[in-house]
Amino acid sequence: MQNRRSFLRTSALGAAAAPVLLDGCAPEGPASSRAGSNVDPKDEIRPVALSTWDHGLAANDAAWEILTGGGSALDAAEAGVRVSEADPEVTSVGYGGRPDRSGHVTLDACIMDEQGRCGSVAFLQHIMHPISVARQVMEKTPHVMLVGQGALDFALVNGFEQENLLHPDAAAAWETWKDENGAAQPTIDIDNHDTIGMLTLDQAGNLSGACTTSGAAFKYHGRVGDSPIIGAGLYVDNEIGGATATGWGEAVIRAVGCFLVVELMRQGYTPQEACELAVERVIEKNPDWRSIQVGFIALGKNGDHGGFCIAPGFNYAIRTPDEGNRLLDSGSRI
Ligand code: SD4
Repeated sequence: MQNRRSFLRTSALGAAAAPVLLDGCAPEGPASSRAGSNVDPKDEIRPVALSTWDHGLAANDAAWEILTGGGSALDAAEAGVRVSEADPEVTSVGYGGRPDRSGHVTLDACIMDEQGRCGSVAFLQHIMHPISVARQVMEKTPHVMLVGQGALDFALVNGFEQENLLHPDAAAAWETWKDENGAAQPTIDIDNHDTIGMLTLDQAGNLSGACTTSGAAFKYHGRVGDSPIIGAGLYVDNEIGGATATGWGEAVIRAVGCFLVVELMRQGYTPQEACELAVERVIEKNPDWRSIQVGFIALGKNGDHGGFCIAPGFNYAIRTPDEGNRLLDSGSRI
C-alpha cells in the first residue's frame, strides 16, 4: 500500500532529473523485424495477461482462466478488471473507489478489442462494473463513449443494477479529507491510486485491453481522467501491441500517452523502450512532472512486455505460461 499511496504525488526530495538518454532506446532494425508484426512464431509467448498494480495478480488469474480455456482476449480483459471493480479494498476502482469532492463515486472505463472496436463510459455513477457497460457501448451502439446520466440510463436499460458504491471506508476517507483540507481547497487530492489497466493476448494471437477507475480521489465533480479516453489511458492495435496507463490522468491526456506507446512500438521500439520514451514525452509536456506520477505498461504482439514510470513505486503483474503470475517493479525515470 505504501507504494500505491504515494504513487501519484511523488516526493520531489532532491530528485535530480536524469539526463534524457534516448540513444539507449534507439531501435536496431526496421519496425517489421522488431515490433511484433513479423515475429517468428517460435519466439511468441501466448497467452499473456498483463495488468497494473499488485491487485493485477488477482485480475490476471481471472483473465487466465478464460485465456487458457481458449477464450478471447476481449473476454479475458473484461473478466480480469471486473475483479478489481468488485473489490472494496481497491480504493481507486469501482466499489470502494474514493468519491469526488462532493461525495459521489464517479467511474471511468474503456475497452478495446483486436478489431480496433472500442467502447467507453465516463462520469458514470452507481454501476459496479463500468467496464461491462463500456463493452456494451462498443457492441450495441454506433458510438464509442457515453457519459454521466446518459451512460447510467444506457446501463439500466441494458440490465445493470443501480447500487450504492460508496463503501463505508471511502465515506470515512471523504469525511477525513473534508476535515483536513476543507471542501473549498482548490487543489485536488491525488493520493492513493491504483487504477487497473489490463492487456491480454489470447491463444489465437489476438490482443485486447481494458482500463477502469474511480479516478483521482476527491476530484472536482464531473472531472474525467485519461482512463476512459481511447489513446490516452488505453490503446490497442492488433498488428502491433497495446498499452495502458496509470497515474495523473491530466498528464497522460496531454501526451496522448498510450497511443504514443503503440506508435513507438510500430516504429520498431520494444514495449519497454516505448514505455520509457512515452514517459519522457509526458515529462516534456508537463512542467510539474516532479510532483506527479505516470506509469505505462505495454504488450507486444509477440508477448513481449514492458513498463516504466516517472518515480519509483509502480508495479505491475504479468502472467505467462512459463513463468506463472508475477509482480514486477517498474523502472522509473527518477
Ligand atoms: C485518473 N489515471 O483518473 C487515473 C488515475 C489512476 O492510478 O491511474 N490511478 O487520472
